[in-house]
Amino acid sequence: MSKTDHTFSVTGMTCGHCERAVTQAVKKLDPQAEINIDRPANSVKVESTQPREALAAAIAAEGYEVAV
Ligand SMILES: [Cu+2]
Repeated sequence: MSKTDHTFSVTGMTCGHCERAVTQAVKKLDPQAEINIDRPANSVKVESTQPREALAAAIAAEGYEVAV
């Protein structure tokens, strides 16, 4: 399966711990995923083989608000 780029607007990330929580949630779903977080911009970019909805759900499950 090929990777697809997804950009999510995620609110509620306030520190490096939040970035790690989001990163780990995505990696749990897809260990091969590439994640780039721009916290001041509330932007989370994910390159993954997983469907967009599953990635969004994994981030939301950590307690952050995800605009899909
Ligand atoms: Cu935090």
